[in-house]
Amino acid sequence: MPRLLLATNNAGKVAEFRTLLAGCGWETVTPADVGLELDVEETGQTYAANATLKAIAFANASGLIALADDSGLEVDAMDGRPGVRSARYAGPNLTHAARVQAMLEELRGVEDDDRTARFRCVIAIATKGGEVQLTEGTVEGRIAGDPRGDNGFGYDPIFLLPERGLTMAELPAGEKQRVSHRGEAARKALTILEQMLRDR
Ligand code: ITT
Repeated sequence: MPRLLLATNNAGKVAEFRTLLAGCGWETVTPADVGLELDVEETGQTYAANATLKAIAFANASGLIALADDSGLEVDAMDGRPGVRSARYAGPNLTHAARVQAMLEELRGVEDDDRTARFRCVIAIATKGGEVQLTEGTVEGRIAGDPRGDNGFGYDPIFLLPERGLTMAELPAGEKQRVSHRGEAARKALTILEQMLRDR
């Protein structure tokens, strides 16, 4: 089976991609699996630019086709922040839990109806030759008043799906993949990966 490098250092993303891409005809491997340690500086201003930077860097370093994800949380009451800077919101070297607390603090006093937000994900698939294909996905929700749930990662405990009355971290295993920004982008990426297999 051809190998596809999951170009990320985020264990939560790796777990989700392993589920989302299972049975696609590619063997998914992590940077650690191929002995690669690479931290790409995200200098782009958009998800697409950063996903492209990461995918190309990992493809060049490994010689494998690489799939990168750049994603983030856009909060309307924060004028769309933290967006592409979601991994760095409130300062460097914080835990996910500390970033969640900082966001709840920043949104203190904001009414439920004004706490609308969305997760966005752009996937870039890069070949060693430098060709890049992009897909994207989004999911709409609201920032909860308190963290709830243990599944997922990052901001999932405060991302409320209003029609379900549950946070992303409270969804049963597998269900996040069906509704999430990453799930949508990954299903589009599957079409590209299947075409790549046919073109081999
Ligand atoms: P890589 O760049 O190595 O892939 P990263 O965590 O730095 O890992 P990003 O730059 O794309 O990834 O930052 C995205 C951040 O947005 C991530 O760290 C989370 O805080 C948040 N995020 C993205 N997708 C999420 C999800 O499905 N659930 C919760 N938070 C998410």
